[in-house]
This record gives sequence, structure tokens and C-alpha cells, in this order.
Amino acid sequence: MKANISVDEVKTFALSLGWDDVGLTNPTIPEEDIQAYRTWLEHNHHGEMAYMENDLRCYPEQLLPGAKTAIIFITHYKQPSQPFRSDAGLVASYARGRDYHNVHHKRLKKMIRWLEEKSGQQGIAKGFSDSTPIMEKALAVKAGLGWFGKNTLLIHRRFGTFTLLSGLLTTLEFPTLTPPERLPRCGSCRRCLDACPTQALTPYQLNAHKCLSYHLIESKKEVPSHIAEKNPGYAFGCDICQDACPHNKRPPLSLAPEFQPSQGLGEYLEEDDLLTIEENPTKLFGTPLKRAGIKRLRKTFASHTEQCLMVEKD
Ligand code: B12
Ligand code: SF4
Ligand code: SF4
Repeated sequence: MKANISVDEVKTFALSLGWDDVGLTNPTIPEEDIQAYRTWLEHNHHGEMAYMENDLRCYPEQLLPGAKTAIIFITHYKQPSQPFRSDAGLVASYARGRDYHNVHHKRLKKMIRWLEEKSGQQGIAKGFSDSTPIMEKALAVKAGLGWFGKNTLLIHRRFGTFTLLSGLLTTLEFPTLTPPERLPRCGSCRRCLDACPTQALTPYQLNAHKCLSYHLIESKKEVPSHIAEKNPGYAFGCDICQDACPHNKRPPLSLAPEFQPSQGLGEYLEEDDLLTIEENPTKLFGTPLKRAGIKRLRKTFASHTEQCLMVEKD
């Protein structure tokens, strides 16, 4: 059904809800992204993320029958890059404040209610952020919000890679732009590849088995020693391939209250923080670190401080 709402109205309302940019596209995933995804799985680059083995990721139309448009939202969260410390573990910048999944779900609810009111129809949209099986970056590129970097992240012209994605599928039909070509745009730059301490990246592909972010956030197993010894000091997540990227130098820091360290567990995890969480595990609630849980955070911290002591002795 043709929407009786203009693209400009959608964009204005989205920005008023706190998103930083918006793009619209039809919800079909391009064939080259489907092929790249299947090859990635064939190479077993997804580690133990069994949830990644879901072909539905390639067919968003099946998540909402009759979906005509995908509206993709950008949230810019850039925080100051911080040094590693021997007495504390560094938290990746997206995880220092509130959990973005909750932030996005609240906004998506308001956006969907608004679309329903404006169109006079119910059940016309389904929101997603991260956990729904959809190839979000492929849709964002198609919606004109940026391009793929060799570190596999979406590079937004204005905000670089320190952005988070969310979106919705809707049966409403909007005029969409011709999707830009999915071209390699990093040229000869390879700063992210060279900066990655575990060589987890080959251009445009990430091997989760080697990635610190995977081991510290997603994997349920102990971090293998050959990876742990290359961790320069992260307690949760990893930003090294983003800090290295020239597209992240110019964008300003995000002022969004949700991503400020004061709103969550902050930039570093120290021994005192771990003791407080052990006494009161609800401290993790509403923050991204809940995904790791206190046992895993404690193990990562112990391995980091042990490594630093060994280096000091040498
Ligand atoms: C699984 C996953 C992970 C895994 C695997 C990452 C990966 N690259 O696949 C792990 C746990 C390692 C991870 C880590 C992180 N993640 Co993550 N993750 C996801 C998730 C759930 C799926 C990603 C996916 O589809 N992977 C499948 C593989 C096949 O896709 P891909 O690597 O993107 O490969 C594509 C391109 O490289 C391209 N391609 C392949 N070859 C070529 C060649 C050329 C020439 C070109 C141009 C393109 C191209 O095609 C592929 C398919 O589109 C998404 C959310 C979602 N639902 O989409 C978030 C998501 C990608 N993650 C996100 C974030 C923030 C992170 C971290 C920064 C967190 C942190 N600080 O630790 C790190 C960054 C690590 C990195 N360099 O990617 C954001 C990224 C936002 C952005 N600006 O891009 C997302 C979108 C979540 C969100 N909703 O905001 N993540
Ligand atoms: S998140 Fe860290 S470990 Fe993973 S690819 Fe980027 S730099 Fe390498
Ligand atoms: S560091 Fe260079 S190669 Fe890597 S994503 Fe940024 S521009 Fe591309």
C-alpha cells in the first residue's frame, strides 16, 4: 500500500526520537551479500555463533509478509578513545553506557505507533536491532547510509564507524532511491587490518575465531591462550579496528545521554567494580555487559592482570 506519509516526515520524526540519520530502501538483500554470507559460514568464520546459521538473514521479506520498505536508522555513539591500563580492563566504547538494544526498542515502538496512527492501519511494521536475523549492514548500504569498510563495518560519511544500526520493515510503500553500488572504497588503506592484534581481518571479512570482540562478548568458552595473550587490555568488546580508521578521526563525540559512561558501568572495569557486581548482580542490568555476565568478566580481568604482572616481572 502506498504510504500517505512523506520520506521527509519519516526522517524528521526519526531525528526527533534521537536517531542521527535515516535511509529507506526495498527490503531485498543483494545477491552479492547473500553469497558473501554463505561463503563466511562455509569457512566456519562464525565460530560458535549458531544463531548466525539462519538463512532467514538473507530474506527480510519473510519476517513481515508483504514488506515493501526497510527503514534503517543510524545511532552515532562515538566516545573518547582511552588508554589501556594494567590495573583495569577497558570497555568498548559502545558498551560504556546503557544497552543500545533497549534504547532502540523504545524508539522503534514510538516510530511504529506513529506510522500506524498516520496510516490508520495496524500491524504494518516490525522493528529490529541486532538480534533479529537480518543483514543490517547490507540494508544500510543499500539505503545509502554508507559503505562497507575492510574492517567489515558500515562507514557513514559523517559519523564514520562508531554507529549502531536499527530498523523496521513495513508494508507501506515509500519512494526509495536507486541503491548505490556496493564498491570497495577503502583503496590501498589497510590500517584496520594491520592494527588488529590477532589478525582477525582479511579485507571485508572477519574470522570470529580470532576476534577479541567475539571472545569477550559472544563466546561461551574460555578465551584461547594464544588470543588472550594478544589482548592489550580489553575487558569487554574491542575497538582497535575502529580506532585505526581515518574515517573516525573527524566525527565529533556523541552527546547522546544514553552512551555516556556515567549512565552505565563506565570506561574501565576495576577490581572494586567487579566486587560490587558480585555483591549485586543487578548492576549489570540494562548495560551491554550483562551479555558476558560476571563470571566471564572476572575471568577476563584475572587473565589481563596476570599478563600485566608477568610483563612487569620480565
Ligand atoms: C555477528 C556479529 C558480530 C560478530 C561477527 C562480526 C562480523 N563482521 O560478522 C562479532 C562478535 C565479532 C561482532 C563484533 C562487533 N560488532 Co557486531 N554484529 C554481528 C551481527 C549480529 C551480524 C553481522 C553479520 O551479518 N555477519 C555476517 C558476515 C558475512 O557479514 P559481514 O562481516 O558484515 O560481511 C559483509 C561485508 O564484509 C560484505 N563484503 C564481503 N566481501 C566484500 C567485498 C567488497 C569489495 C565489499 C565492498 C563488501 C564485501 O558482504 C558481507 C555481507 O554483507 C550484526 C547485527 C546484524 N543483525 O546485522 C552486529 C553488528 C555488525 N555489530 C556491530 C558492532 C558495533 C560490533 C563491534 C564494533 C562491537 C565491539 N566494539 O566490540 C565489533 C566490531 C568487529 C568488526 N570489525 O566487525 C554493529 C556494527 C555497526 C556498524 N557501523 O557497522 C552491528 C550492525 C550491530 C548493530 N545493530 O548496530 N559482531
Ligand atoms: S574487534 Fe578487535 S580483534 Fe576483532 S577484528 Fe577488530 S581489531 Fe581485530
Ligand atoms: S582503516 Fe582503512 S581499510 Fe580499514 S575500514 Fe578504515 S578506511 Fe577502510
